[in-house]
Amino acid sequence: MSTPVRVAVTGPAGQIGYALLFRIASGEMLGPDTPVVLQLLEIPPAMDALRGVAMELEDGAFPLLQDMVLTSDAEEGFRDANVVCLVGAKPRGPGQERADLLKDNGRIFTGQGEAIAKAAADDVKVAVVGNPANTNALIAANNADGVDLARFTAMVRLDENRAKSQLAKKAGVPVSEVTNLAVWGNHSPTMFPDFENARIGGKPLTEVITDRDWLEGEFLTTVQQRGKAIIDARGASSAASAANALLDHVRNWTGGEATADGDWVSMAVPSDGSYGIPEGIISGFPVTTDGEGNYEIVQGLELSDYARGRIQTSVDELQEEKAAVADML
Ligand code: NAX
Repeated sequence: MSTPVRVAVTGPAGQIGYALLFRIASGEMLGPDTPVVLQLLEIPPAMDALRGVAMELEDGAFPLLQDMVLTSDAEEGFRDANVVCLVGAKPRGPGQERADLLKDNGRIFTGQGEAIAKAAADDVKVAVVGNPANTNALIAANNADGVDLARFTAMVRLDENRAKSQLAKKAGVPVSEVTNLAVWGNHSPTMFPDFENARIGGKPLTEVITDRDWLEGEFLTTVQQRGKAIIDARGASSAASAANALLDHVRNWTGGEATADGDWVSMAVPSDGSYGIPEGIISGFPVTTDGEGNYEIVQGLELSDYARGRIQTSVDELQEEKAAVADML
């Protein structure tokens, strides 16, 4: 067996943590031949709950799970970590303004960015799930002196997966037939799942689903409002599907599963100015990955005026979020 990969997870005693850790331990993130050490960082009041989760992980007798670290100290949690999943965040309180939520979470991600810079492995790769995910990733990146900005990403894969399922249902095909579906912009209701460049069974999606009103109307609304619909139905926010999307995100990036030839996936990554999206924000883009720690933004896609307008709205929102946390960058 190879050397274990150290995976740090924040918020491991939360809902997503509970749906995520067992699947990492079973090899679904980094492959069936890669042993893992789980480094679990919680806040002190949640340490008892975390100990319970750790007991259950032991009781899973996972052959790949070599060790666990349970801590509320960020540097200990990130020590030598190769993969860092920043899931833990403060939920929006009743009546709390979005700007205050940005600030409260910003403080968490400032400290965690610093601790990653101090303690994590040289090859560290960071995936942020805790909301507002793109801006939290930006804050962590800006406070991690000496760590390449490109190592900080945020998750928009759940939006991609949600979009693919809706499109597959509409076309009456298995979800695996829907490819090349990129989510642009912010992980928020402004994000844009680009159905114009997507494909179904290898054909342009818009030749298979010709109902443009549905694409621009019900489809977009369903994907953009899916998080809320799940809260309304379940009484709790998406957890297992979010964990599943995070496994997809990391597996494609560094878990050995490159994107298929001609296909791409969605990751929120620091913009390099591609498609006119300004540098200095972390935005959803179509990317190809090699499964070994590298990704590239797909170049040369045509974006219609409609798509550009949608993407701009989301980029404007990212710029506003950035302005609200300017003192933390
Ligand atoms: P929970 O409230 O169930 O769990 C959060 C956990 O994080 C708690 O155990 C809490 O103690 C811990 N925590 C809080 N501050 C921490 C800190 N400073 N260090 C370490 N741990 C800390 O939330 P859950 O449902 O698991 O969701 C976690 C985050 O994911 C939320 O911010 C949520 O909004 C976000 N989501 C992001 C999604 C995405 O696609 N990017 C989708 C799902 C989810 O809504």
